[in-house]
Amino acid sequence: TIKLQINNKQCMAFPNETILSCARRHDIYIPTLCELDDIDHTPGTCRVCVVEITHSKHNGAQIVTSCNTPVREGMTVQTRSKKARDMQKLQVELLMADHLQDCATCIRHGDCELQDVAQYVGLTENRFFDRLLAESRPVDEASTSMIRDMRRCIRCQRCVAICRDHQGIDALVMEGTGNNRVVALRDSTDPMSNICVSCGQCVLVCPTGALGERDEIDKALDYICDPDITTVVQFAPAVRVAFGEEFGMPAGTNVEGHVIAACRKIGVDIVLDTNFAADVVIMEEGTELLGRLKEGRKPTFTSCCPAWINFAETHYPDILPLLSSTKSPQQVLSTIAKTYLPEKQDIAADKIRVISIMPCIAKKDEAARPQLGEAGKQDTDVVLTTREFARLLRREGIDLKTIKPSSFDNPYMSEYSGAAAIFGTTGGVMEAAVRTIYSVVNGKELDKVELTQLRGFEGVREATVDLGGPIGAVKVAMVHGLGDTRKLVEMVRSGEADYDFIEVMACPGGCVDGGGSLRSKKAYLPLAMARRETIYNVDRKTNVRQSHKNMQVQALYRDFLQAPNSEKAHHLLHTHYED
Ligand code: HC0
Ligand code: SF4
Repeated sequence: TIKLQINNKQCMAFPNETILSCARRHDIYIPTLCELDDIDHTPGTCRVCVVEITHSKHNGAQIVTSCNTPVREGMTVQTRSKKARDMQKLQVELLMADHLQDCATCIRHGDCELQDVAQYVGLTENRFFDRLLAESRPVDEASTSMIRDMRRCIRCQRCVAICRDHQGIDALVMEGTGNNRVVALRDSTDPMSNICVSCGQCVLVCPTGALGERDEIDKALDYICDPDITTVVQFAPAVRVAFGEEFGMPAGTNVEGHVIAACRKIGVDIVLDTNFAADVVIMEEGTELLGRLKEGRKPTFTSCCPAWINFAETHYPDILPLLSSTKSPQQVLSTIAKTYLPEKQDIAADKIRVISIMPCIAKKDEAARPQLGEAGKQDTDVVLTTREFARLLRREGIDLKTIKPSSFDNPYMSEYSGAAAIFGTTGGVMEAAVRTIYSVVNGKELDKVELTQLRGFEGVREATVDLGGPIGAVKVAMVHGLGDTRKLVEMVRSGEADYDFIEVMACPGGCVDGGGSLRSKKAYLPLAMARRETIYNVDRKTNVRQSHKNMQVQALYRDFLQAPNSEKAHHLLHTHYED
């Protein structure tokens, strides 16, 4: 170990450790913006983490960036000396000068790492701001799901790193020079060669409002406030366990009842559950899978994650025939809400608008797919990310913490099984499918419904599951994060991997940490485990733990769809993909 002093405190460091890392371990705060420990990102570009080395055998006194300067034996460091504070402040001032300072109009207002750091260094005036300079940089609004506002970019390059090193997409590049250096899409001049798949991981790590979803809060409010329109809200399995934090509740708190109450309070007519549709998806996808297994067609990939669909279509179009044709729960719910519900509840189908709340930005792309509606009449009308929903509630003056929780009351489309609840975490769709397929094949339920062999957290997991009967043992795999997905797809294409059924979630962790969920400052995915645990608890507490035992799903098939994969079910609940 190495001994040094930081702020007159004796510290022990590991060889090659940086000053920043050592200070953190000793609970000494140094402001940072570009650095992100979880993804090993220390480009040293923001220079906010400067500290003063007051004594060092090697270089004497100097100001250095702490994120990439290694500790030395006997070094003395000051993070709060006048010199260090003045330099930190100057750096923030320079960053601010180069940044559109219209904070009130920014989607990160009140939740921005740059604002935090500006406050820390005590920035009270801005000597260098040149509005024209900041405004000259591009705002890329070409995507359906996200906006890249380079006027607010501080060039930390976290987005470039996450996309390249973790998701393995490498869609982002630094372009231009000097003040005009910005993050841009690779081959941005040709929209057809856009390789971004809208996974939203870049948005999760952006420290400012430079990357964000396309904001559709007003579109949702227009529907909610229109007396001629019946608004239906659905919310995803993961939203209820990944939303309470925003309102000061512990990570992973289940706020299902709070979300329902909040929706009613803002004037939503009918609150339904995406979980219900997840059960329907298991009926459709499970039946489809059994059919394919009997034909010897394999593997089948799940189709519910829209960034994965974007990825397959853009990067590996040859595997599209392997994808399940079943629509995602979001789309299944919207379709049934506009066909089945009007039959049951005497609502004019053409007056229904479906708003979904999703921890995902790619769900906005999904909702806009031409094959999932007609132009101007999509099945899902508005998709709000969890972040937008939080902003909507703030706009409406609703504090989730103090609202009295309510419960679902729709008799046709709101019940869900434990199997549906676990869709929100990696491995959940697979586990849900196995629970039902086993029952279909064997005419009895699994002895143990919790399939712990499917529940790890490694990027790629595989298992052999005995489905019994004529099907026997099947090989399944679950993958989360697109870096690992690419590896797995390559292995399937080369024949190296031999699986029957593969679940893919584009976001590491699955939907609990989706690219549309709340951002954690200075950390990438710190809450996944707490959220996942709550999801498993929801499953444990439900009376019905298999999709096929959901009574409302049984009624849907009896009264409307006839049978899983029937002609009508095919017409309404299945789709196709295009490269
Ligand atoms: Fe998911 Fe879904 S589980 S993709 O991760 O399948 O977004 O939560 O809503 O549609 O149900 C997200 C979460 C969903 C869908 C479901 C699936
Ligand atoms: Fe890369 Fe995903 Fe961001 Fe697109 S959304 S730029 S693929 S990280």
